[in-house]
Amino acid sequence: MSPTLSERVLAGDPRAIARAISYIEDESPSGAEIVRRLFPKTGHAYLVGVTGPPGAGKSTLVDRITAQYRKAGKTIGVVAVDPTSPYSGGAILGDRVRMQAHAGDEGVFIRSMATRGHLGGLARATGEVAVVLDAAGKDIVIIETVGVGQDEVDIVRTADISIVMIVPGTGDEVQALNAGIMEIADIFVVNKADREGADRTVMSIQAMQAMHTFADGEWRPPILKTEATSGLGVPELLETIEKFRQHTLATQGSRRRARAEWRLRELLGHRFIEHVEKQVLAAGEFEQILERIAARETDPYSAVDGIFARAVARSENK
Ligand SMILES: Nc1nc2c(ncn2[C@@H]2O[C@H](COP(=O)(O)OP(=O)(O)OP(=O)(O)O)[C@@H](O)[C@H]2O)c(=O)[nH]1
Ligand SMILES: [Mg+2]
Repeated sequence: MSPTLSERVLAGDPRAIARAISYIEDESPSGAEIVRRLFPKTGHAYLVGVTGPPGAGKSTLVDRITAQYRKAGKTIGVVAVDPTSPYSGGAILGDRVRMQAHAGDEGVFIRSMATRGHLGGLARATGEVAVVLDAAGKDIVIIETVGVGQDEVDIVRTADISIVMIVPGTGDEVQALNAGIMEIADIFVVNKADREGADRTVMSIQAMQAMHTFADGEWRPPILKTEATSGLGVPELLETIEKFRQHTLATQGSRRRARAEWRLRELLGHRFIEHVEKQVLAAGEFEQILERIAARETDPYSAVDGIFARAVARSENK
């Protein structure tokens, strides 16, 4: 009997990993099935989130990090998400080039997520891809996202450590980062340190940090300077990631538990809405309800009460 897809993923077969990820992207039932099978085999990988504005040098830095970890004998999986660009062709093309840099190295797997315009399920899909790469035995799984909004914050929240990248610029780049992104940073990286103004950028992050009181023993997110194109500062970044990992060993469990809770609630909500749309409401009814709300003939609260009651009644009659 030939091995199943999940068995091949567990053996680290790159083609099987690619196939499994495609199923997840397509939201096909095979995707859900594979995640179900692989999930019990996860928990080995350390999940590193890298986020920052478009063009910050995320991909270049992730490439450097990957190479550095490879030198240390670690295996790497990378998921790059580009939710801002409706034409992810460019990003994917770029990642093909990146893939070639590691071609023939089975210790590296890089994949871009095509988002097809819908943001909602992106964080979920990213989490599921991380499950696949983790189960495939990768030591480090890097999740690269353009940091702009809540979706990206949610994606990064699925990681064990969040690296927030900033580039020197006009001076208001730090303010431009929304509060959510500031909150999730475990390490700040000021990339393009070869550019004018890098130290000013470091200082403005320090100024923002000064507004926060850190408790005794609380991790104060370090601010590192890197030059991703040359690799300057990358060894220090890896050392800092390791320091953070050591610092949070005791709390990693609760972080992963929070992640599990978030995922459980997210999945449950998703499944319930899907059930309502497919099984409870008649075709076109959702739109009719929307129109009635718009016309102030009903309100969203009563509408939800009504739908919820019908969903429950329906399952009780089964
Ligand atoms: N001068 C300088 N340029 C850099 C540095 N790091 C990256 N770049 C350049 O910045 C550009 C964008 O780099 P990417 O790695 O594609 O940036 P990204 O954040 O992945 O971009 P998106 O995925 O499109 O958001 C490229 O031309 C890089 O060569 C750096 O440290 N210094
Ligand atoms: Mg990129």
